[in-house]
Amino acid sequence: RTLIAATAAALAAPGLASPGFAQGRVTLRLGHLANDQNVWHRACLHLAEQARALSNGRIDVQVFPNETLGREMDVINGMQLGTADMTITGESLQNWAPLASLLAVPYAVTSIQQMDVVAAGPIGQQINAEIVSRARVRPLGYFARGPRNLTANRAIRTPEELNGLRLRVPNVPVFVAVWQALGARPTPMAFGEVFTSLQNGTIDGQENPLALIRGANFNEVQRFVNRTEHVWSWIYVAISERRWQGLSAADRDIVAEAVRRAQAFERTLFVEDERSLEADLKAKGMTFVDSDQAAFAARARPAAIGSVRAEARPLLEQIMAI
Ligand code: 2Q2
Repeated sequence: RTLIAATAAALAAPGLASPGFAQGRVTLRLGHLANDQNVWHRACLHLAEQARALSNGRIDVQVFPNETLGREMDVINGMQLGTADMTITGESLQNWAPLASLLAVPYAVTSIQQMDVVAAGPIGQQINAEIVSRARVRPLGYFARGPRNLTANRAIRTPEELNGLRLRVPNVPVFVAVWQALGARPTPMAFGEVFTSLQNGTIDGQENPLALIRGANFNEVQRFVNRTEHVWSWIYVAISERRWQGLSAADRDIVAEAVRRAQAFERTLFVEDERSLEADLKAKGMTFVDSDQAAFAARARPAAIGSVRAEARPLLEQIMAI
């Protein structure tokens, strides 16, 4: 390392070739699934601005919305292999790190205050540590998410009314287990394929926070928002662990600080956005249904607890006690 550092310093002498390396330019490609109006995207642009300012233009975070850098699972794989650098991700990480399943447990967290207690406190630290060691992805901060709601072309008030609904879920094993137990037919699928699949009738419904429902125009192919509010969770802003380890200590500090600022920025936008989402979706023709959340919780919780790996249960109990 010392030798490499010495070589880099020599190359940095003015007049030498290879300016990209010599000036220590860092390009970080950040891909995510939300559209360019989404508050996560706007917060990522803020992150890029902050990183640029703090590094005098040396650190260039390039943000790719709408899965243009790849689907969520592909970007995570890319980060492990070194072909992508950053993303916004959460419970999908349970495919590598079992503790990430704790972001997907229905009716465990039920408010943004509880979300912060879990995500920013000792429980969150344990989840983060496992994500770093097993998924080789490093959470640097997190954004808020609204509760997940079930959309369909019919009102669904109780689990009985699911009645075999063909439901798209993300690639999250807990979601598959829970919706099966509730009486739906869940199919894992990437976010970017959902609109077309709803349109051509391959699936009947999907579940997501209102911001993603609006951003992906699901109102054009779904008439009802069934207010199940089944999962309240945060979502990580994460960097490839191998990329992180390759950054200088000074650059790590800059990137970490830019993420901290983006996290605060996102919270302000998120709170504002949440106020208008329901009215926006109603204006676009969606009908909101007050689903029986107690009935959903009664069936969903035991299924989720059953599907969470044994090693994650002690933390799950702590979350449920908050
Ligand atoms: O429906 C989606 O694809 C998103 O809301 C996902 O739930 C979310 O991206 C998780 O997969 C996070 O890992």
